[in-house]
Amino acid sequence: MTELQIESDSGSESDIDDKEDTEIGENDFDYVLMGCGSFGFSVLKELQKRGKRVLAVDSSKERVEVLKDQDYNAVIGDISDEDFLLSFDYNKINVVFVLTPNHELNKRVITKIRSISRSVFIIARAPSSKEKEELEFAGADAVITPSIAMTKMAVETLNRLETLRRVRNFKEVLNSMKDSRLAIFTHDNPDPDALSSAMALKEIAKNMGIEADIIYFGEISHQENKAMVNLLNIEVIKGDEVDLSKYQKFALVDSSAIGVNNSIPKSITLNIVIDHHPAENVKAEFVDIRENVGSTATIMTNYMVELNMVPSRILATALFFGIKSETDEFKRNARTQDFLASATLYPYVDHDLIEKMEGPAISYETLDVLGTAIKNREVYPPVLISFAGFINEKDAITQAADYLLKLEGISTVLVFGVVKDVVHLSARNIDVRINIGDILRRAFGDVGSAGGHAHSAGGQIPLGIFGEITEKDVLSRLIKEAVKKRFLNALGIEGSE
Ligand SMILES: [Mn+2]
Repeated sequence: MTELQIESDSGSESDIDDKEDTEIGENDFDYVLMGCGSFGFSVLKELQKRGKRVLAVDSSKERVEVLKDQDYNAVIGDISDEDFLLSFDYNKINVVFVLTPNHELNKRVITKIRSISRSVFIIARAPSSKEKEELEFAGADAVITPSIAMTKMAVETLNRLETLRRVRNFKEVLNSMKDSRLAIFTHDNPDPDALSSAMALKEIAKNMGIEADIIYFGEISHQENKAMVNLLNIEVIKGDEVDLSKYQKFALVDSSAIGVNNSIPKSITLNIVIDHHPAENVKAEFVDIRENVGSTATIMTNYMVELNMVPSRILATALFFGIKSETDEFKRNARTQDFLASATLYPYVDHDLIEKMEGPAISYETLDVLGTAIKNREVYPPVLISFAGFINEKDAITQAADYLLKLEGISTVLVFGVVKDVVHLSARNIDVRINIGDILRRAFGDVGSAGGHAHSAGGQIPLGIFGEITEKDVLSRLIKEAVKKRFLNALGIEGSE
């Protein structure tokens, strides 16, 4: 065994004799696989398929011949013979697989190889987890138990079957809708998860020849949701403006039942319900509620995959945005399935659109409020206070507060403005010594409602407490002085007049 000759080409049948069959190539193999029975062979096959350079060792002459016939590198060898084990140069081998079904033999082989080389990586086979430790003790770096692997595979197959059954049911229910018009409801004030899920269901239905519309109650008012509908050109119908008797079938996404965060009429009977919020006793022909995913868009992406549907750029962008926003950039309740679905969608996503939806254009009103807040600022370093006046969008106050916090030397900001007959307050803080939520509560808790967290807080004061004044200038001055005084007092700062 000292004569080491590279044996990579099995040559023709007649070339093979016992001597050649027992020669071990030098420098030539990254992996040596000892014990090439049915288990060892499946590992060998997999490694070869992945382009690994593997040498198979087996004591059976017939088996080695069969392997060589199939273009595998194989030698006959008795691994119970210490001299044979010594004939390898373990410095040049990455991994030795010890995979015979004989546990005692595997243990002896591992012990011997480990005594020759401390560094070579050894992967061994154990009949069950009981023997695993023994092999690790003998020096194996990793131990595989085929029975456990089989169990895992069986469970995976079962999961796979469940998915297949679910998809089949889904298709059956959709097929039964062929001559109907389908209404796809979302919850009220639909968010990106609800909207994108409805879009996906509409697309799947369309693919099966079913006409469908997306219907919602409430408002799409948040600028991010509004931007999504506009930028992706999503066709959505307001529930109050449609004759529901036009529809024969009804689906609900991102909510599980009528009345749960939605204003769908009680008279409707749902045919399809797909959601990720925990729910019990959900009734419909087809129900898919998965609590182990972070978004309904993830479930819908899975259906697209199972149905071999490639999402359009717009749909992929919507679903990706749905998952991303529902999981708050994968920070909130994001699960493996959500990452996998996102990865599936990623190549089709229009990232420019995502960016636009995340940072939608500022409305003129917001810009005006921002302008007023900048102009009216009063600075008591490091505190900034600003009255934004009488405005329509209370969201603009929050945005002004966020913006003013960027000012050099400023760590605490309060912006307030009057919307209808309420003074809205929005505060931001990056000073670690201050809990702005507590400050607002202390300053305004007795005249209105206020509170929040250490970094951001808000509050509302009804205008009524300022009496019957209708003159805007006078009212403005009153509000400004009162709010400023209370806020600075709570902060322990002397306000200058
Ligand atoms: Mn959702």
